[in-house]
Amino acid sequence: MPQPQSRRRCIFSSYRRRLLLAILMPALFLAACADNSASMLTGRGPAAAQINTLWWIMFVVGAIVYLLVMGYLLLALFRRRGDRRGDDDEEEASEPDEGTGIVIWGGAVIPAIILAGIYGATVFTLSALKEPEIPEDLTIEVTGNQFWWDVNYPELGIRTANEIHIPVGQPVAVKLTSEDVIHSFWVPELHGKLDLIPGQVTEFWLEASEPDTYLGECAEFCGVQHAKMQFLVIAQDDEEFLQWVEQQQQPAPEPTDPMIQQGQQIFLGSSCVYCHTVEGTNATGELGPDLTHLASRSTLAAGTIPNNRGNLGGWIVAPQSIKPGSLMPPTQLTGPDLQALLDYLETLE
Ligand code: HEC
Ligand SMILES: [Cu+2]
Repeated sequence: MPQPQSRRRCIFSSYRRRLLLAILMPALFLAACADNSASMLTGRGPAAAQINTLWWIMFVVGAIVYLLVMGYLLLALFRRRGDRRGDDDEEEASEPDEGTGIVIWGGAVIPAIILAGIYGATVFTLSALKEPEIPEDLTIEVTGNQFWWDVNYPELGIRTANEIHIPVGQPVAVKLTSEDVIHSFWVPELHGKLDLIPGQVTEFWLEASEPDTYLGECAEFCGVQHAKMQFLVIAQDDEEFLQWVEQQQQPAPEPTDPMIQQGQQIFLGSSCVYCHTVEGTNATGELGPDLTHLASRSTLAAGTIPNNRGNLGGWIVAPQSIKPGSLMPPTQLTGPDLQALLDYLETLE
């Protein structure tokens, strides 16, 4: 009978096309991973390395199971077709219990063994992540705010924002909490995620094996600007880290230049002081990031824009067009006043 034959061929060729599509589709998604600047697959600290190993175990086991199941499925599909094409008089030879073994082994016993193994590996990883190999001797308190990070080093008397400096090769304790809603602290290259919960303190630790700048982000949807709630973890060797500590421990310098003094007056006479702190002045607001060492940071508004004079001016005048929904209102200033204010802010190193 020619008709079903040709219909069959048609199905086969479109099936082949679909198979090709099915293979190519994931490749499209994977293309997004090409820039691995903050990929958890490039674990660069002991905690991330543990998570990485677990990820590969799960990936390889998952891939093997997938390939086996798909192979078995294809086998079944082609076998059926062959059977049907063959002599019609031969009855379907399958006995009612022929597949029972496969259902019991493939559907229950083997999955149970694999899942138990993965569960074991997960529990092992979780307990290995609980504490670093050597105890931490530095604590960092991070408080989540819509949409920025307050960073406090209680033992060192340092307060900063959106930028966490750590000594390389040493674990530091991280204590997390939130001022408003739930956020999540995630530095993919260094550790897993941990929630920041209002009224509660969650704890874990960070350690970077190499000096570098690691991107961190909020991993729990927290409002309109959730996507622009990033931070940097900067791992430095001891000398550089101590230098940074010393610099951050200084109060803001008292200006002597008349232009900068004028800028300071504009700052202290504006609404800025209700929301921002500059150590050593009357500005003690806490609704926004501490600005005492603003000029030493590399980004503004939680990783949204690079910290330079143009962006700083734009941010002060129109924060809502840079980060719509952020909790800083625009400030109207004349050109000369803005320039003087910028001169002052640039001295806050
Ligand atoms: C009502 C409170 C409020 C006022 C008033 C205010 N700010 Fe802000 N400011 C914020 C908040 C909140 C942020 C964090 C915004 C974000 O990243 O989502 C911020 C961020 C900033 C930043 C970026 C800091 C960083 O490290 O990312 C600068 C600089 C800044 N403000 C300067 C000023 C100046 C200068 C004034 C006065 C002209 C001012 N702010 C007035 C609340 C305020
Ligand atoms: Cu958040």
